[in-house]
Amino acid sequence: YAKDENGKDVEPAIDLRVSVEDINDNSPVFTSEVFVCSVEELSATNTLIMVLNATDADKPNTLNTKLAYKIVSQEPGDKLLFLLTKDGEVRTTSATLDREQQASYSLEVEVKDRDGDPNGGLAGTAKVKIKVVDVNDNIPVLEKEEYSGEVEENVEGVEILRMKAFDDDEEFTDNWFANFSIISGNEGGHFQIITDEQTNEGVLMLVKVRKLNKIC
Ligand SMILES: [Ca+2]
Ligand SMILES: [Ca+2]
Ligand SMILES: [Ca+2]
Ligand SMILES: [Ca+2]
Repeated sequence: YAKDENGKDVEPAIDLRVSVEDINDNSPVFTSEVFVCSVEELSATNTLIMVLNATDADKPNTLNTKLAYKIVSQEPGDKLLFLLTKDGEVRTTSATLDREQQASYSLEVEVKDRDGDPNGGLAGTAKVKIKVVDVNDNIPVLEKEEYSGEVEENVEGVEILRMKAFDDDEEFTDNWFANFSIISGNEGGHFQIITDEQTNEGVLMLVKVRKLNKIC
């Protein structure tokens, strides 16, 4: 605007506003490079495992910050067992997760602005590590159907025999430890079975001496 020689305004100031148009110059960034989460084996289809999050520094509430999520790959990848919704929810696609077959998975995921536009938009990536948590879905099996052992007379507190239990559930957890008990034949209380927690063996013990040589 103009001023006269005394520095006085001769015409009113014109307000010039320049609005800066946002351009999509910021890629979305996941809030973590690696997300770690877990889900129980045999969980129902569509179980929510976790929600991923990302930020984008462009103008809020525009296409430049409208984010869409997707899975790029799964390891091991024979069959996609997880899905990632557009809003970042990681869910199961079937009820067949089996810890005894595969105890963990790794996903590579992508977030893209402009609502995931396949012909444009900027992307960020991250990894999702999913641990499959054990449930007790295997019954213990004994090595043999029949066991026999012998013990000398007049000794007590001795081990008679060991029975090894096999269980496919997670080792050294309650789902794996076998709990042995005597159903019948121990009316005299001579025997006891304890579990060896290192080997998962049932140890049959003679705890009370049977009076074998009765005096007539
Ligand atoms: Ca952006
Ligand atoms: Ca299983
Ligand atoms: Ca078990
Ligand atoms: Ca299991």
